[in-house]
Amino acid sequence: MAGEPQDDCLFCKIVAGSIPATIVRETETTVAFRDINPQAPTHVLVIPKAHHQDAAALAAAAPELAADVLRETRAVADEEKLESYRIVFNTGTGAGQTVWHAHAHVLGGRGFEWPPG
Ligand code: IU
Repeated sequence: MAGEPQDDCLFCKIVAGSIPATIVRETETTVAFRDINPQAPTHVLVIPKAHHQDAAALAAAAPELAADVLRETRAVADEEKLESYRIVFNTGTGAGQTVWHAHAHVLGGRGFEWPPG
């Protein structure tokens, strides 16, 4: 069910503390941790604690929680002293989503190209 922890979800396990992550921020509703395979000098993932499979499902089911995630991307960027940065929500296999728990990538500390790869 939307929002409920999933036994087979890696990010639900990070929320529960049953697998390790380098957590940089935590709020009542979100966790932010460093990506294990960073694509930029700063690469932090911001996730809702509740399980939603992707950004589209999160936005539809829990728009206030989606706003919490977005607010936290800003807080991460501030803490990391990023003047400019990229926020990415890969949504769906074709877009490169590999973990089925909604997450925002916060990437910074280098230049970025447009259009993205
Ligand atoms: P994606 O948008 O679903 O492709 O992003 C998933 C990210 O989760 C990806 O950047 C991985 O490096 C990252 N990640 C992680 O930080 N810790 C893990 O244990 C696993 C994946 I598995």
